[in-house]
Amino acid sequence: MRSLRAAAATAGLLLTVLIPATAHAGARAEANAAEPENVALTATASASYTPGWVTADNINDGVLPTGPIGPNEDVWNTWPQVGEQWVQLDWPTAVTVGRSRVWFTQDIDGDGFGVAPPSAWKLQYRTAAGVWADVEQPSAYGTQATDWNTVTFAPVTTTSLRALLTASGAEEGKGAPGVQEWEVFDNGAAPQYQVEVQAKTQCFGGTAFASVNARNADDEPLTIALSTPFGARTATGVAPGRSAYQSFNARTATVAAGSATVTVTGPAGTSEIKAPYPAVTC
Ligand SMILES: [Ca+2]
Ligand SMILES: [Ca+2]
Repeated sequence: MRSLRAAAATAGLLLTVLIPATAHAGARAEANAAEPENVALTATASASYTPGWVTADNINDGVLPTGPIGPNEDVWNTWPQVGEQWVQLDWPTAVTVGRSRVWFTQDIDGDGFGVAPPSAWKLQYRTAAGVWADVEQPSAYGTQATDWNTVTFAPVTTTSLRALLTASGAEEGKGAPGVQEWEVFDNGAAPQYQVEVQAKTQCFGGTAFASVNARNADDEPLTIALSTPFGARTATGVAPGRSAYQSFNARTATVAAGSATVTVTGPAGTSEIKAPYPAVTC
């Protein structure tokens, strides 16, 4: 067994994360800048099928739907085609997104002819390997034509998203799917704080500890939460120049390399920093 001093010396790691300071007067502007954006507006839309009187780019033209039927200049559908259909958004550079919403169309006549919300649908993203994969942990896929159907999912970084739509009708001309507008949101820019983070592993009497120190180098009080697989601690109102510190007992002699998560909350919102620590065997 190595001595405490030797183990601490070899296992210690200093990681300093300096994030550009947020100006005091700019806090409100920073909070606004962090609002999620509808990145669908910067994408190119395409679709499995588009009849001549509407266009695929009406899917993301930014026109806010107001009811179950929109003008042809603002909507898209596959009439008279039914079956499996899709709409797709492609970005020139990757986006990171975790929330989307779609407003469908309901325009069926007395004989059942027309456009209707799909009976089912789901979101897929193009992976780094270039294949389509379902988004993970999706919330419910609603099918309203009188309001937004919002879906949240585990964030993905991708250049393409598509919505697979299953037509509600089985007969040509009856129940083709239609979309009035499709919005896709990024997570907003993270607010910026100046915080110095240090994570390390140490041995005390044959037991491993992971310790995390986060110093507030900003000019206003911050709430700093320290989290590791061995425990978590939140310090509120950490004054400028002061630190949040905790040594977490791993209750075992060996700890694998990992990372602590430091979550910083201030006037501009919440930001997260990962601080890696090395493996240690006591
Ligand atoms: Ca349009
Ligand atoms: Ca539209």
